[in-house]
Amino acid sequence: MTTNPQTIRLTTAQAVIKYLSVQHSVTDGVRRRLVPAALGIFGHGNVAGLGQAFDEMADDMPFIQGRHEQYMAHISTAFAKASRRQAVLAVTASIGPGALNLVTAAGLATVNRLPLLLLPGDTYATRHQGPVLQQLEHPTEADATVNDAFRPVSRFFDRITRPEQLLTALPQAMRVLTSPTDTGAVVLSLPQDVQSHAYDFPADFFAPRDWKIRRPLPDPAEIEEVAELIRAARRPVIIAGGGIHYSDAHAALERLAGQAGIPVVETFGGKGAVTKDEWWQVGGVGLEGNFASNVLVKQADLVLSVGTRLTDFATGSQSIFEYDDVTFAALNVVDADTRKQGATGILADARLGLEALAQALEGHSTPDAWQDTVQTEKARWAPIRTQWLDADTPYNAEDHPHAPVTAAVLTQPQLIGIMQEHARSGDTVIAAAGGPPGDLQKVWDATGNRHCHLEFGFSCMGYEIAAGMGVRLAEGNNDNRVVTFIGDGTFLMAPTEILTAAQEGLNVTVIVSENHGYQVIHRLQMNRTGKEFGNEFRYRTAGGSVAAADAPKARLDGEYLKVDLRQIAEGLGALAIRATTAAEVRDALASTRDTQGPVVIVVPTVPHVDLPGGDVWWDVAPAEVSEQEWVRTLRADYEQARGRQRWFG
Ligand SMILES: Cc1ncc(C[n+]2csc(CCOP(=O)(O)OP(=O)(O)O)c2C)c(N)n1
Ligand SMILES: [Mg+2]
Repeated sequence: MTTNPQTIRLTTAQAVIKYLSVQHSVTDGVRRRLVPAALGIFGHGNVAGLGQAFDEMADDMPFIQGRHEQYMAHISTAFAKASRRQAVLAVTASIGPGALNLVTAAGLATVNRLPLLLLPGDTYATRHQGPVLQQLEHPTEADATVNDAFRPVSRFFDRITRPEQLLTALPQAMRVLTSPTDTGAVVLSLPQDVQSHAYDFPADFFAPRDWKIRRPLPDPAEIEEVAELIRAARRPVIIAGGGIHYSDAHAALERLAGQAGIPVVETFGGKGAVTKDEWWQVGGVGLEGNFASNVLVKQADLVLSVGTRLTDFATGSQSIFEYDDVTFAALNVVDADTRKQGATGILADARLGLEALAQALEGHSTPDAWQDTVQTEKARWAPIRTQWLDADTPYNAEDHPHAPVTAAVLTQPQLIGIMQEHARSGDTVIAAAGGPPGDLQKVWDATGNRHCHLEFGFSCMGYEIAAGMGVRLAEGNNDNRVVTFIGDGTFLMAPTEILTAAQEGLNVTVIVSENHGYQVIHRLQMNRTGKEFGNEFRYRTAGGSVAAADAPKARLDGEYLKVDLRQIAEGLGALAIRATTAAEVRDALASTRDTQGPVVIVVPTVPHVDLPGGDVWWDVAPAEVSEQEWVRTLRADYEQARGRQRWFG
């Protein structure tokens, strides 16, 4: 006979918040709150349920009010990334549009394998009231709601139609959040009526609970197999991914690379995996990588990828591995990633796997010839990089006849050069879309803990400003500067959370490279269609309206749009500066380093002046048929280049 357990009567919403406030993650013995705070925007779908619960439990679960659901969720995702997946911020939204605004952010988190906890409202479970405001009312699938759109972009989805379902749903949600293999967006969809329904929950359910973030041990046989491949290799390369950061495997990676003399190149997610400036630290690889990294990978006879999914940007759409007999090894905590490229796999935590490999390879070193090649290629790239980043030698328009004349004095690479000068150990620079992430991947020196937080799994415009806030929330307002680097298109898409940064007193700097357009796509377009269309920010000409009779002739080919980004930023509560010359940018960065709250520095940059490409191909296909004869040429070039694409399995 069991006695009646002690119970506590709470609403569904109260139970969710009470439960979340006592969950902890444990990593290497360090225990911390798993969900230390929440963000939200209320509507009728969550104000009476979750809104009431947040208010009643505000001391245990601090609440941040945001401006747009998607960007609130990006704040949370960046918080999780900066916390090395050991903590998340919950995000709540109302039903219908509020909930759907979270879907993009769920996709971003899931693709990047970052934990994100979403608590959207959902339409009534009881249905007494008929279709409610913002309900989908699907004609043939009566139980479908807009929240079903979360399913493909989440790693865990549950619709809580009765309070007691929380007893199984919440522990599963915590498991997924803290699982290195399964993590991603976790969605607890909470019908608006159910949020307010009460239940007698077992009191024990709310006892503090720890979720250990596991480090799966490598199988010694798998370690030996890969160690043997490394011993036999003449030109091995390590491709380091985001898993190095999440597993805190930097020291283990450095030990293996240094001891065995293996060059390390980094994916976008793995940028900064090597924290030391050593001869075997080569930097970004792939389409937006630097020459040195790419030349080495092209020649490699063994590629060991660690903690990476190997997307097309890293592999050059499977064209970068040029050596005929190249072989692959992969160390990953996710089974599927250990088997890509037909690799010899190690299924394990990155740190433990690298430590075991270093131990197995004690006394082994790569041939001198390969070490010489690494240093030669690095030495060839270094002066090119320095020249492009040099902001003190004025940009010469004659070198770039295709660049339009604007008010800009600096090129984007020169702006990055100044940012690099100002970056101190502990600072973080953030980018996700447009030219900035590729440029940083190519030239940012992230050694010495000058962190480079790149979101390139989803490369989502609008992540960046929110991400600066998430990183800042993870760090607290310390002396390090968090700098978000974006284009003008990205600023215009999502400046709204600057106001939230002002509201919360978050010290973040946003640097906007104003180049009058979606210029990174313009560049791609010129390569694959040969003609500008719809990417530059220009007024419509010839008729002035698409509705006019001569609409077909009305194109976006007038003057550049007049827009005052600085004023928008100021209006949102930032200390906003427009800086045009190198001296002005330096001064703006130096004088705002300790500024409280958000800072926005708008810097005009010369359009169409880009860092040299990494000499890696990308599979983006020009039209197979076209009346435009230059497109036929581009297509023929593409078909020829496609011959470099290889299959590994
Ligand atoms: C949400 C979203 N929409 C569209 C894209 C496709 N896209 C990638 S970069 C880019 C242009 C970004 O423009 P801007 O921020 O001005 O940077 P620039 O390309 O000029 O460096 C676009 C539209 C994207 N990555 N994310
Ligand atoms: Mg732009």
